[in-house]
Amino acid sequence: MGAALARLWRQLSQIEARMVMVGLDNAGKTTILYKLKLAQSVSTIPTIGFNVESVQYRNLDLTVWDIGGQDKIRRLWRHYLEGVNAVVFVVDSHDTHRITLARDELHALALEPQLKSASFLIFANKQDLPGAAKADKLIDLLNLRDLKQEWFAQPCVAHSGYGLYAGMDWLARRINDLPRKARRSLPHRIFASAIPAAVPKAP
Ligand SMILES: Nc1nc2c(ncn2[C@@H]2O[C@H](COP(=O)(O)OP(=O)(O)OP(=O)(O)O)[C@@H](O)[C@H]2O)c(=O)[nH]1
Ligand SMILES: [Mg+2]
Repeated sequence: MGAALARLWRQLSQIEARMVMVGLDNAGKTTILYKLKLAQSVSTIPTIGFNVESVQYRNLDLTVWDIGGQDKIRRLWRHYLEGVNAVVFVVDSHDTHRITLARDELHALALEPQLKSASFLIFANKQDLPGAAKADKLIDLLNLRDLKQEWFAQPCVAHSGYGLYAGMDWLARRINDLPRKARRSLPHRIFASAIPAAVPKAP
């Protein structure tokens, strides 16, 4: 009886959410997606189009769309925004020459009406590389304080997993805080895949 009630409670507290992962090409989006899904660092090739995966994180059943960041594909990002609750914007913190371009793409995206209520998690990736901009500097360089939406900047290293779960915890809190009505409108039924409960340590 107790076990059945616990199972029922777990089912009732599950929330489905839809997340897009965007950012310039080579930022590390696909590496992050598969680190979250498989707890492994996979070798990637540039994404021409998108990858879509289901990821379970805490009580969230996430459908994650990882969309290619090359110039021509960036023009297509706005076609993937229907029903999106969370945007993960990945920045290559070492690619300081293209930070201005990343900033412009981020702010253009944030103006899309479909993202009016979305939460923005900014992953400042590749912190392991020498000369990588720190998260507080990126907050200025990306003009994050000008975003109208809720945002959070999290330094990370996709290869090791450092910082990924801290960022995901912020998103989980944001999505759990959504009013029940907004949750009901979440569009997707997805299949869960396990990720480890342990949070990776800094390298
Ligand atoms: N040093 C370092 N390299 C990383 C990190 N994350 C990803 N990379 C490398 O950066 C390169 C690009 O990673 P991807 O995940 O394919 O980048 P992407 O953002 O999906 O790129 P597109 O699909 O072209 O938009 C790969 O060689 C990754 O191994 C990191 O945290 N540190
Ligand atoms: Mg990719």
